[in-house]
Amino acid sequence: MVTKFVTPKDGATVTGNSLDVQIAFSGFRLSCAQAGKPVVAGVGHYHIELDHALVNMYCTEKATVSMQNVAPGQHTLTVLPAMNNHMEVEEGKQSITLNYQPAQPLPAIAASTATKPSIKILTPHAGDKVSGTFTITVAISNFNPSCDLFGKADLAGYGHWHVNVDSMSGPMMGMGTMLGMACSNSFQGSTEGLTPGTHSFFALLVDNQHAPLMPDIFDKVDLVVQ
Ligand SMILES: [Cu+2]
Repeated sequence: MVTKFVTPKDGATVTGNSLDVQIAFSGFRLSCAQAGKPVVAGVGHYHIELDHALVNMYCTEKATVSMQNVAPGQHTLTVLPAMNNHMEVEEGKQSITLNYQPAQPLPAIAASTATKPSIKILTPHAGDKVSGTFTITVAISNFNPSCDLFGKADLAGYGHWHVNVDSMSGPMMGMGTMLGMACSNSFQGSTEGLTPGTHSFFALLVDNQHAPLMPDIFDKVDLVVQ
């Protein structure tokens, strides 16, 4: 499994506040539907890291990285192939250096003073049947979900949420069973790769660095996968 940058080029100067990335990949098929599911040879997705901190997982050739809360100057952007369980294939990665010189710098986002964050799954309901793609909706309070802050320095009161299946613990901060991440009130999941029967789906609050809040703040719903 190999991934490389098509754009930007190594050494490029970035002046915009979001960075469009295009990658090339070989040796596997891209599937976000399979993410967080058992490893399948020849299937995976890729991760992008900014300064060696995970931004997100992707499964199309084009991705966008926000420069929110990124300081001007030299930064390292890395693309890494990942298996369904998010294990990265180090031999297949590529790193480039970028020089961020914002033409119109974004105002930095600062920590919030909100306390007692919470997340609650609104739909589907316990016992609902799901097959193929399905939507999980949540209500979040006292917390500021932000995709622009994916992989950036942690900020109190900011982060996003992960959806996990059957477990939210384990290696890589529990990401082995992560279907994906979200920063709105909904997430599109897929039952692809799951055995039919009852599975637990977790929605958990995490910080910008993808670590679950401590203590865990999550909700869980048991659904029947068909
Ligand atoms: Cu995350």
